[in-house]
Amino acid sequence: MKKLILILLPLSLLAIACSPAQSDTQTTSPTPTETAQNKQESTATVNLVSPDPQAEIPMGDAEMILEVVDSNGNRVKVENLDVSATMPMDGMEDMMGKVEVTPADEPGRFKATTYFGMQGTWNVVASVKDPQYQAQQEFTVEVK
Ligand SMILES: [Cu+2]
Repeated sequence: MKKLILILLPLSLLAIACSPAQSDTQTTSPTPTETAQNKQESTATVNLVSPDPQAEIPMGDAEMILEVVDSNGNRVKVENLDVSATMPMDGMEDMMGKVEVTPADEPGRFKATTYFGMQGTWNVVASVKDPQYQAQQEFTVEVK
């Protein structure tokens, strides 16, 4: 459903990260020009760029822009971002909105489209899936 085709940096880190079996395109040797950073897993932050959480978000189709930044506030390109939208319901299971995530124009930014099918408070959780960065952020949006 959310297959993101991103340029995978030929990081040697990928080899030791516990990720599912990669395709054979992975075997390309790293280019010498690439500045391979032997970083540990770093903590990143996910920001909701739009819509403004203070603004009224109408029921129905919605588009969110999310971005991933490192501890210095610089946007970082990550492999994947998982986004879920749920609404806690009294005495029932959470209501779930289907979320489709695609990379946005700029590196480190993602577009998440969903459908808020009910008025009220929705919880949007964004999780970074990347061998180098870790982040999980929760936002609440009020759907009118
Ligand atoms: Cu609901």
